[in-house]
Amino acid sequence: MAKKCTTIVIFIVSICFFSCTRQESTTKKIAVFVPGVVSGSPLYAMLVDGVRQALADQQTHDFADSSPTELVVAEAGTNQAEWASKLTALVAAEEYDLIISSNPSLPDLVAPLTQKFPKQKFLLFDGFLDGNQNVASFYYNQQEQGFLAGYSAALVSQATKPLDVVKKVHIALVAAQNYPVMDEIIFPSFKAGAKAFVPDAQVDFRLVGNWFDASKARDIAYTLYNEGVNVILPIAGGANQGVLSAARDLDFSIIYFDIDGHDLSPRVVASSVLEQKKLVFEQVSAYLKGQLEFGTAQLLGVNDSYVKLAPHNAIFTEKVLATMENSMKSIIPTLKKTTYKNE
Ligand code: RBF
Repeated sequence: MAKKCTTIVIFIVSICFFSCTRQESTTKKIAVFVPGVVSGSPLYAMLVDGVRQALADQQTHDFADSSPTELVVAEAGTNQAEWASKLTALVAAEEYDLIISSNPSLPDLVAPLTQKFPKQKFLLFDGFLDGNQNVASFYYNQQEQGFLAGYSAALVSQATKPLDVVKKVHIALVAAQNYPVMDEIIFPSFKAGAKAFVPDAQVDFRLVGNWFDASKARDIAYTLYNEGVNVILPIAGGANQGVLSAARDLDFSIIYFDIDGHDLSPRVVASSVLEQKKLVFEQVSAYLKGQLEFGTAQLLGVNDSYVKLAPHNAIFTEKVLATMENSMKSIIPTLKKTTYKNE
């Protein structure tokens, strides 16, 4: 309870601090509303980095007007029940020209606020809200992102099974929680990707229950490994650390999601990446130049290079080559049986 109160106080004080110290000028004020915590959450880290990069770029190039833009980053914390009131407090401060956020659940929180506060503009990523003149939104083709992850996971799973083991592909997605994009798009596409490689691939799904419990995620990864899973895709924010830690101890591989995770662990063999930092930089820069289009929702995917597969080449190639080598080993003995006549 004390922790909860402290979090709320910090949140309110940080809003007041920035509100009260602002100067009366043409300076633009931007707030980034983080629905969770930045640490360990790839899309949030890219969101904040992209905004900061756009503001730094504005200073370098001195475009639009020359006054620097003020930035507030407000972390709403992991208690999702508090997000609506925290976002309302941010909007009700009537201090910010633009509020930026990233999450598929944000459109439902933002839509009613645009009725109550018709001057407030929003820029949303990883969320869909079309036809609201106060909102510009961008969302990703996560069907493609999930498919790329599933196909790669199946490929690596088959490649890393020892030769004497029946080479059944058995992979898993460890998710933080159920939500529509996960249940209806990401997991089904992950499964479809794996089955496109091997039709009888077994694709499991496990829930951590939140976005921070690394120790529970680690236990889940251990259990999955004992059940025969040899490739895991974690999508659980800070809890991903638990899956990375289990992979350090056990012999399984990881496919990472959203960012290129190959720096996080040598067990990360490929990542299904969203170019969120680049997109945020571009759209915030457009806003600062007065060129951001409100009232639309844009879908971005593989064709526009905002969804990509980032293989960690050395490991990925090695594992793929292992598959080829294994197949060759079974083909070569059959060749020896063939006799040829020289004519
Ligand atoms: N992703 C994170 O990395 N960290 C989070 O704390 C987080 N919280 C979320 C809360 C909700 C209610 C929803 C719907 C999604 C959340 N995501 C979070 C997931 C994120 O939006 C995205 O779906 C995944 O990162 C896959 O691209």
